[in-house]
Amino acid sequence: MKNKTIIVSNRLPLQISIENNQDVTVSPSVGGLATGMKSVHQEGDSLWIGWSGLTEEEVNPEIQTQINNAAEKEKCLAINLTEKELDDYYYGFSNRTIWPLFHYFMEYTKFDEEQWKGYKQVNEKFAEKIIENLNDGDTVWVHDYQLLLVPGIIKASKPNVTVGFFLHIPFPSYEVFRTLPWRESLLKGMLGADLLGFHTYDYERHFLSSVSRILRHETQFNEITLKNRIVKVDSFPMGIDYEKFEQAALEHFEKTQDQKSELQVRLDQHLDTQPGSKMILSIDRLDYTKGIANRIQAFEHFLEKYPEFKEKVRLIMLAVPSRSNVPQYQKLKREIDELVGRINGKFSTVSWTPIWYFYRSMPFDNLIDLYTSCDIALLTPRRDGMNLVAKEYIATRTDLSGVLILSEMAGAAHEMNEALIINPNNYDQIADALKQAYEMPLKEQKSRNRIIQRRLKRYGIKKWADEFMKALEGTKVNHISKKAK
Ligand code: ADQ
Repeated sequence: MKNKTIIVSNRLPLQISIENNQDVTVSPSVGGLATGMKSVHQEGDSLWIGWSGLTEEEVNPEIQTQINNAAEKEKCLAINLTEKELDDYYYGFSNRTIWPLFHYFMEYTKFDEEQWKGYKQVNEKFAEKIIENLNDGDTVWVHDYQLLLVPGIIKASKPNVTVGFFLHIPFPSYEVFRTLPWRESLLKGMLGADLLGFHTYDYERHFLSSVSRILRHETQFNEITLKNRIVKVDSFPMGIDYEKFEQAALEHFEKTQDQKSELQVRLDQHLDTQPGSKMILSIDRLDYTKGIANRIQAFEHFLEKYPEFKEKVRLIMLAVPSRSNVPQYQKLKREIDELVGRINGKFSTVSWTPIWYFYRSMPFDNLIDLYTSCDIALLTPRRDGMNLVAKEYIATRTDLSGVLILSEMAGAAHEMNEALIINPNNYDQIADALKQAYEMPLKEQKSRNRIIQRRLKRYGIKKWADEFMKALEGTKVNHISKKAK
């Protein structure tokens, strides 16, 4: 039998919805991960396992059959969760324990035994589904912080299966990670993998340090020696589908007046009414790690420190609703509403509103309208595993104009040195960077962006997935040579 690859992530790359309580519609989602995994998933012999996005309470046997059939066509297998599982595993342990702790928000981190039990239970549920579909010699690639225990469960039951794991968020320093009551179980779960991938060398280093100090395993460079095998650890900075963004931007510029979106028409009007003015873009999920409140306050400081820029800039802020069941996210939403209202109230004139704020998800075309229309992108996460928005912004600047201001706390900052790199807590530095960006000569913008674009083109999302899979294949040789000794 031919060996296959099983991809596992919390959510399937499918949008599944039930209409009129009976009709199921399933469409592939177009996110970065789905695109990146295309070469592994669609072009290879593979199966993708993940949560359907539905709860068991919503699904009856007839609907389940429709879902299974539709998912199968996309080479996917859907797992449903009960409402309780969803509360404990997803909204609970994943998003109220691991997410804040791994992003250094200790004050938001909840240590709750019941939620931990739910997390374990759902990780086991995922692992069972994977194991049911596995044969010796197959490869499994598990994604992200919701499934940290899955590699360990698989390895214990199927030692001859090759397991890879990639963490999309930061791995925190040992001093932060050690505060977790379940630190050993999480590390042991991760060490079920033969290859562990992180976005940056720093995350990898933090992980190795926790493994050696908590589990006392021998770690050397990028290898961990266990009793009967070696685990490889490496960094794979995730890229974007560069050509897709570049192409979309080129098509955007070819649009005639009547093909333009309503948003684009509004953006164009802004330039008509405020000639010479510049637009500053900010796009994120509404998440406390993204530093949105800091950004607004730094923008206020900029307008106070450099009042000559009043009526010459506008901050266009898009916040995508996210995890709105978690109290911290509701609180943040209120805080941002208030800050935007206060600043607009303080600085607005008859013809100028300093901040345009959108709280919604937008279709891809509108995202491209924003990327291509804004002269400056201001991204100030307090912590961010990578930050793909920074890369997407640069990819759409087909004429090489534009300035990226990026937080040093984003993984992407390691690959984008030519951007203006700031500390998100230093409002004065952000104000100065905004002034520098506004005044930066076009020639300098072009020379900076040319270098970043070259780099992003070279290491796109497909390359990222292929390199990981190649390294994972390489661990098979590792097993064999270790056994032979
Ligand atoms: P996120 O925290 O979601 O991802 P990010 O890397 O910026 O953050 O990715 C956001 C994605 O959503 C981008 O591809 C962007 O195009 C898209 N998007 C943003 N606004 C949108 C909108 N209004 N409508 C539709 N799409 C929108 C996590 C980690 C990151 C890491 C990624 C990938 O937190 O640090 O970079 O995974 O590993």
